[in-house]
Amino acid sequence: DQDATHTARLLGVPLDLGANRRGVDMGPSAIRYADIAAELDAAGVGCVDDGDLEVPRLETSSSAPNVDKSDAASNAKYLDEIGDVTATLADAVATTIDDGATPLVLGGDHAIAMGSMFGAGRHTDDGIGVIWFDAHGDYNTPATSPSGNVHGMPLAAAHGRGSFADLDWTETDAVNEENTVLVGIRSLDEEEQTALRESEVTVFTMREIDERGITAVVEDALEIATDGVDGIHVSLDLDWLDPTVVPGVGTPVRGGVDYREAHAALELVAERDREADILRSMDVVEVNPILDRDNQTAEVAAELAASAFGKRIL
Ligand code: EXY
Ligand code: MN
Ligand code: MN
Ligand code: MN
Repeated sequence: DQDATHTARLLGVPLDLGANRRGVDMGPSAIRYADIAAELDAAGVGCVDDGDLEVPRLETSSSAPNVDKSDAASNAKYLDEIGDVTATLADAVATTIDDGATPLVLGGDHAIAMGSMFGAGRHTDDGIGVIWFDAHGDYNTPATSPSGNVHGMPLAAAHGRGSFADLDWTETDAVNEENTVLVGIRSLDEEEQTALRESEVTVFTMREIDERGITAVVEDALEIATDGVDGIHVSLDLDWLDPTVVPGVGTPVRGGVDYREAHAALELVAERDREADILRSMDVVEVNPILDRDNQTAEVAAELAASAFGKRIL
């Protein structure tokens, strides 16, 4: 018998405007096809599928990327469209939490995590912590981004950095910088490094995992993220894992965690949730079925989500 206490509400966000490669818009379908509902069911977690959010599509969008390299503040492709999706998603996530369920947001590119975090932070007294499992820091701003791709910026947006502070759709008060922890990082741009060093964010790179092991690192991450907050948001970018395990990601970086380390990490999240009910919301992002082999990246995504929601072997 599993004693999971959550009702998961699946919400697909087939957005790919934040990424440089097409295909992550098919992520929600692929993760559903990998039978995430059955995985959650096996975890004893009730699962309701709320379908997909309507998102603007590149093919039918009349707008250009709107990127102006000469103006640092507007060096972010499709930022207006992404802002609209973010606001809609934030409302859906906040409503789901108010209804007593736990949003499990299926991406889509990592830009959608802004909506997840803004929604999760609403109606909190002490704000939320964040654990960000990723190869990348996602801590660029329009002014520092080398690519203009918004999926490299969501965490900086959540902290109201740079020009994100001036946008009317950002809600940055509730995502606590000091309760934000990056885990498994191995690719940072130069200005991202500087920003993270000067921030209150805790960064555990792959080096800490190599030296101390995944469980010690994730225990520390949980300690920091949950300290004094109303709950945490867990953001799982599939490129956190090694590309040999998850070929279906758009921005692979060698030297990631293996399958067992990933499971151990998300099982620790579930264990802490059993003790202290800390999991407020989660997203699973950057699955790219075009680059995948036999849907294995989507399967890993479904399995890891189920682990975070309390799936146990015994
Ligand atoms: N740091 C690079 C950029 O900002 O363009 C790459 C970001 C990739 C983001 C991926 C999904 O986590
Ligand atoms: Mn990411
Ligand atoms: Mn990434
Ligand atoms: Mn809980």
